Amino acid sequence: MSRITLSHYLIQQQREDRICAELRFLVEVVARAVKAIGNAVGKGGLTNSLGEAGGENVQGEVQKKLDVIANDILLEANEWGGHLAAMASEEMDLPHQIPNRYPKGEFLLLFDPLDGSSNIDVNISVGTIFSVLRCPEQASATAEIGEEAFLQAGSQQLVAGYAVYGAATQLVLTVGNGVQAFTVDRETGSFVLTSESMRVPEDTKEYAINASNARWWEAPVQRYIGELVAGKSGAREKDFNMRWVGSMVADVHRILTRGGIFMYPKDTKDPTKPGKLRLMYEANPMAMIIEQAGGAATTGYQRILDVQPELLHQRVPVILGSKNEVERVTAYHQG
Ligand code: FDP
Repeated sequence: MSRITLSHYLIQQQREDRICAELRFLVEVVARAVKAIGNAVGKGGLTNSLGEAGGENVQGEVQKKLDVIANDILLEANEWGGHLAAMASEEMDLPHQIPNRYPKGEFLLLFDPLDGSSNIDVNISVGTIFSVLRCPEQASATAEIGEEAFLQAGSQQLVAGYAVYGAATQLVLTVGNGVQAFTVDRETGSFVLTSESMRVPEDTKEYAINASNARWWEAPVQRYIGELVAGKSGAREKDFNMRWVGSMVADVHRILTRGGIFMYPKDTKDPTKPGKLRLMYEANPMAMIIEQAGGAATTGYQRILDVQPELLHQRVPVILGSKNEVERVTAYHQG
């Protein structure tokens, strides 16, 4: 059987004019970085990298040592290649500037270096999520790239992807031409294409939500989840099953593979936070991947990819996955 590696796939995409040489290089560099992060995660307790690093990130959350390591790996891998104008990360308050000693490129890279980090210490799958935007021309002419350059709707993303560090390390990628998954072959170290043109089934019997927040959900979500829980005896006349890993990457990966609906909806738990997940480097890349695979992604009120960002680290409600279920719960929000 002939195996298609990530490099082979990207060269094909370049030949078909779906990506330029710089974007191909960018994805290759991110792929190398996620392999290094996967190796660090895979060492588990063998190195002294589990536990807390002693700081807090911009969201006021405790940083785990591996969060910091993963962030550094992505920054170092990407800053010298000449393909980026700047980077932004969940772990950094402000955009990371490309050092003067390196050339600057025309793209912006955003990432959540280690998503699901509360799962690191217990050996449950975590991941990396990333998104690529074009740097607006007026911004690239200035010495410092500010937050405003990044504030583009998700529909402007050129590339979106995530890596999941589970039993295998996989990279799931879209360059706007469907969704492909690559798996690290531990013998050769290469990412090999293992799922082509992935599709999220339109219907599902599986849902994922942190039900401990139920008392703070808005009425449309209460109604929708109430119906799923009622199963055959309720309005849906069908039983549903629940799965919640608690790592967005792992939950979304399951949904991409076999269908389902993932929800981190708006709630009233903390009125200053309209949702838990971050728009720019969690919701947007996942929404692009899910849409490219035939699924849907909304905030309940609008398509995630249409949300005009106001802040680099802004939070947003997320409802994504099997199209018919996402459309149903979104319709419940309309009235
Ligand atoms: P974590 O805080 O562990 O990094 O991105 C945040 C995230 O994980 C998601 O991966 C996950 O879906 C969600 O938060 C889990 O949050 P709860 O613990 O509030 O359920």
